[in-house]
Amino acid sequence: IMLFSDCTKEVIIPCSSSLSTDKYSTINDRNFQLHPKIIIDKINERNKIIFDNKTMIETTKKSVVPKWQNIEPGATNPTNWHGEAGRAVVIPDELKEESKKRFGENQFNIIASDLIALNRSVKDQRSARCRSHKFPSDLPSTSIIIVFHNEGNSTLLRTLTSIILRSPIQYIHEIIMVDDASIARDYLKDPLEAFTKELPVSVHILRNTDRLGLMKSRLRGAEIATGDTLTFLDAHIECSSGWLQYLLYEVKKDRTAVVCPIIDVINDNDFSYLTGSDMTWGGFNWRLNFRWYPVPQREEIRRNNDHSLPLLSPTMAGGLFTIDRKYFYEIGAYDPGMEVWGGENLEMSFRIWQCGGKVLIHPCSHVGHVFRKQTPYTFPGGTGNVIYHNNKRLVEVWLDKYKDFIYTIIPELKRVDAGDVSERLALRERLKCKDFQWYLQNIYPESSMPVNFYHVGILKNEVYDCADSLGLTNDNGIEHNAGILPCRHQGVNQIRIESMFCLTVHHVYGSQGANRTATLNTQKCIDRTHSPTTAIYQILVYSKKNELRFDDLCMEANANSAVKLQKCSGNEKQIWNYNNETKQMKHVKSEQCMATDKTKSPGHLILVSCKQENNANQRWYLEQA
Ligand code: LR7
Ligand code: MN
Repeated sequence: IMLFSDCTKEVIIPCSSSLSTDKYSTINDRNFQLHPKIIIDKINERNKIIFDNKTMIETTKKSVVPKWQNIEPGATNPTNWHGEAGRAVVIPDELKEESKKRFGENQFNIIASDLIALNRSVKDQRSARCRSHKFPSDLPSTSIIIVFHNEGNSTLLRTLTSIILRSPIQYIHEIIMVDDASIARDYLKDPLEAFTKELPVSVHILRNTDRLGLMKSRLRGAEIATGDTLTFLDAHIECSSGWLQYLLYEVKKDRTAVVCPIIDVINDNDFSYLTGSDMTWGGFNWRLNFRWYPVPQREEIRRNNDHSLPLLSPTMAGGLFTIDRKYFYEIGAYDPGMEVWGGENLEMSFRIWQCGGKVLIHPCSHVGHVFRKQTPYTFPGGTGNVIYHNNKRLVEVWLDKYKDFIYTIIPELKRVDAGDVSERLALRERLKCKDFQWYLQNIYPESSMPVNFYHVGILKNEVYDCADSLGLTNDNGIEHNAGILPCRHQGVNQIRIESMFCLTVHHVYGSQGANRTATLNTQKCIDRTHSPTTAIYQILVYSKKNELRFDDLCMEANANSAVKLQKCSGNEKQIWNYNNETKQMKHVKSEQCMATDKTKSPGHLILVSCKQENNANQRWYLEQA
């Protein structure tokens, strides 16, 4: 006899005296929950879950209720304090201040996490269609690898608990945890060891004596793994029912498939569990940041609009995926020259695609992840330097002729040292990988990085003003005008001579751009810091599709009106013809020309008749940034 709870009422389910893994998974699939109280009592008393039915029942009898458990279910927490079905926690008043104070420890609300049972239920995220999928009984086994640096206690233990509760454990060969030199968090030492000893799978905990960063830590974990596949997970996740089978099955069918779940969102403040979209895939922007973008129509057609079939994704987020263990090494594992955090997910994505593999997102597999707005830990060497160093390595190895494009967009990369990349280049050679143009054309034609372009740099008006995206995006769907501002070259046109004033090179053009002369004068500095990050707002591309684009935004216009920035769409309102003779930028659809309108602040770009007299305000120069 075992006791189970579906959160509100207790049910008694007869079952045999020992808990075989088989039965265990059947129970999980029906989404029953171990009684939250039992689990929590155990964890708080002795930091362990006991998966033996006799002990479980015993435990209920002699439970010691920790202080925070005195909160009545449903009282201060209408959503149920043990976090029923991934709902939000309501922090009782007496804990609000502390929860704010401690937010910075992990950059998420650890008090909220502590209030939720480690085994809280999460809704089955699968569609009926997903649930109808059948699996062979001989799916490959997996070694789950979790690296962590200064992780929160309850989030880490909930990660482990959710893996055990919602995976068919016969497929979990082992769990390998790598403690990346966490500092002063005692619960990560003996208590964690004790907790993992009680889990019904074998768990290895490796400890780094020095901080290695997440890539080298994962490599360390992978080294001792012996499962058929490797499954990498972050340390603050919650698996939902069925998450693992779909990943394993894709790898079984194709050993070169690297498969990611849909990443659901665990709110960083109230720990509510929010289903991630199955309408987005992984891409990247001009600054080499990983981003989610809408799945294009062509991909929907390829999979017959069946949202229970995996998506072929240009990139992966990096934290959560399954890969065949031997293939992981064949394809080059991780770049051991990368430090701490960042860049490895794009590096791996490009490498997999360019060298013959594929990156998949399986919409039936869902894993929640606590998304943070900031990082809680240090970056030895400085955040910027580390991320630029990692990105420079991937650019140098994988981007071919698009290198210079990136160096124009991210000038900071030029200043950092990439270290020695010869081994990665040799790997690329050995694997006979395709080039980046092939990737852009065949895997990611929707990329904001243009395959071919006439120009990357600034679009400068004759009166020394530059087209400017004003640093805005239309992420929230709100369109905005393209701006025109004084050109902000990367420090070349201004030298600060006093706190507010700069010696400024002022270029003056003769008619049609000939006879450029320069004068020097003192004027107010264009921007306070004059940093490259503001200068990049003026860097655009004139693509061979005749778009004028700032990353994924294109200049778009209607006759006689302001030029707007809109998501690039290929629409003819976004097509421009530059005339090198007259220096005019003609809008093809309206047959009007781009001109500056400085009656507004910041100035606008507008469409006007191309036949104006004295049209300095419609003469443009495509120049280097
Ligand atoms: O020095 C470090 N050592 C570590 O062990 C730094 C980090 N880590 C651990 C850390 O404790 C965590 O478990 O590495 C894991 C990832 O670090 P996070 O959680 O701080 O990073 P993130 O969630 O912001 O990072 C995403 O991008 C990273 C780029 O390097 C990694 O690929 C992460 O695995 C990745 N996470 C995800 O893809 C989950 C979904 C986020 C998105 C989009
Ligand atoms: Mn994370």
